[in-house]
Amino acid sequence: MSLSRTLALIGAPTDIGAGHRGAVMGPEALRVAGLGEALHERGLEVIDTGNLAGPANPWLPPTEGYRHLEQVVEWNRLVMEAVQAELGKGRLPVLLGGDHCLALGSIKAVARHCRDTGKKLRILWLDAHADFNTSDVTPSGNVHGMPVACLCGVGPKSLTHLGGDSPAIDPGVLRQIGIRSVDQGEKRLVKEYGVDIYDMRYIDEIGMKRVMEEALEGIDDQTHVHVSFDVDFLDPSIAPGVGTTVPGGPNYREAQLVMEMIADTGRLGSLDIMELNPAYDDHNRTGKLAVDLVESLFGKSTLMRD
Ligand code: B3U
Ligand code: MN
Ligand code: MN
Repeated sequence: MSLSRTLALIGAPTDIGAGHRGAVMGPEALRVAGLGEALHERGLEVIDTGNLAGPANPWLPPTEGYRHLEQVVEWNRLVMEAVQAELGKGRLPVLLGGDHCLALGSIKAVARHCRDTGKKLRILWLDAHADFNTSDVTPSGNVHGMPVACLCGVGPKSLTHLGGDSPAIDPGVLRQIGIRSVDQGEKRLVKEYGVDIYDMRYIDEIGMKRVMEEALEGIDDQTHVHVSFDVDFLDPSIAPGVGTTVPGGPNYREAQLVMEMIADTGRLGSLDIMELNPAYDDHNRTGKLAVDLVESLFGKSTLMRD
């Protein structure tokens, strides 16, 4: 990680795509946990661009398989434009969610940037969930369970075609890590699309170090690495502050290793920190943990390493 990089924090305070209210408070909780200061201490220039202002959450039941589709589209448009603007200025965008439906807008902008600059994209999707549902198979209608499908061109046109092209990404650029909750119909879809999933069983079997070596394989100096960090990736015993906890996730040491090994590539180009829900947290413990892990993602380590 070159120390001359300027980071742009982009707050997206909404829970528009979630099944529980509260992720609307995520950006502020990350700021209160000291995200900006911690990154500044790593020698990085940090610009907090403030919060995007999108539509309020009407908290309505789903219609035709989607909850709040219109508002989800509007929020994603705002996120896409903000991320695109920061990438255009040569800054490294850090999206502060907000629920994970917003990764659609973020990654749409990143994918376009990679196309325009001739970079190879690698997306590291850290999550308990595959987020590959569609309106036909979703158990909830919540769009935070659908952004990966939409990025691969499967979903409503208003989302798949947001910003122009569909699909935005080839599933081959994805590596999903920490997965332990995939819905019945979703299982068929991830198989059909060939999503590279490192689920908890695989992590248990071969260990996190080898998993990360596999997930990072092929990254070179022409690669833009995007990390989409859904905080529910972490085991709920250390990270209770999310709407949809799933037991059996990575522990503290495993999560640190994930972040450190990504940092070692030196290719991190953009980041989403999503689904932090202070309404379920314990004195911002999960927010502070997220900051701790993000420090490692930006190169903090115990010893000097070559
Ligand atoms: N797969 C379920 C649950 C879920 C997905 N993402 C989150 N929860 N955070 C669904 O509703 O699609
Ligand atoms: Mn997610
Ligand atoms: Mn999740």
